[in-house]
Amino acid sequence: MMTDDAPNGAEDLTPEDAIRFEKGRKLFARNCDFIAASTSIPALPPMDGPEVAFAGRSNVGKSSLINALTGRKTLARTSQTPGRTKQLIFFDLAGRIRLVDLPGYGYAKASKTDIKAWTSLTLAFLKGRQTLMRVMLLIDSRRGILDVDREIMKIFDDSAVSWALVLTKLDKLKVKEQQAVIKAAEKEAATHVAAWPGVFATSSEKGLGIAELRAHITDLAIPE
Ligand SMILES: Nc1nc2c(ncn2[C@@H]2O[C@H](COP(=O)(O)OP(=O)(O)OP(=O)(O)O)[C@@H](O)[C@H]2O)c(=O)[nH]1
Ligand SMILES: [Mg+2]
Repeated sequence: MMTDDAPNGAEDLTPEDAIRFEKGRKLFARNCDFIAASTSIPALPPMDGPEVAFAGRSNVGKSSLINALTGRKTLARTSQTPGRTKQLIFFDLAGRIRLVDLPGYGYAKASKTDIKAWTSLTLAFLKGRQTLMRVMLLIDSRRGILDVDREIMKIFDDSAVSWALVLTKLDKLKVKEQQAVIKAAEKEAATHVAAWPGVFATSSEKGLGIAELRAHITDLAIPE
């Protein structure tokens, strides 16, 4: 799997993937605009076109990943403090797909309460959103998949949400450690029917895996 954004990685691509990556690059170079920040179901923007949401534990790097994908440092608000994103934040990418930054789950000790709070609004969104094409489930590569993540996977599976695993902060690991965590995540993804069989290995800081993820999301967008 291609995990490098560097131009010299291009020779590893099949001709089909080279086209997909180029389409992804072009789409994500277009305008990305804030649409809405919702704290309740009635406040959600009307369903209008395909959406991809970013889920994961607090501080896993959801907002940073949206910024890396769109090439904007400050589009989605990031923070050292877990629990930064409290609303469902919708961004429109060139009128072709929407990116949804979800609140994080499972920080601090009160993870059960936290999941409950997370689920009330987010669960309603996940279950009732026909325009939601895929949820990218982010996992901090230093921690790997935790039980709290598995609870979320179960929610996705039970709600028939199509989801894919994204490992974040790969830059914090040595190459050997990266390979081990990728392998473990691939193994786990393979046990879920609703999960994309691959794993996206990323670093928002270093641009790792970003081109590949752009291509994946572009495949779900309204064609040009
Ligand atoms: N080294 C490194 N740090 C990262 C990366 N991505 C995010 N971070 C850092 O992780 C912290 C949390 O990032 P956010 O993007 O705010 O995380 P989030 O998942 O949106 O957090 P909540 O909104 O609180 O749920 C910030 O200090 C980021 O700078 C990465 O790829 N590499
Ligand atoms: Mg955030």
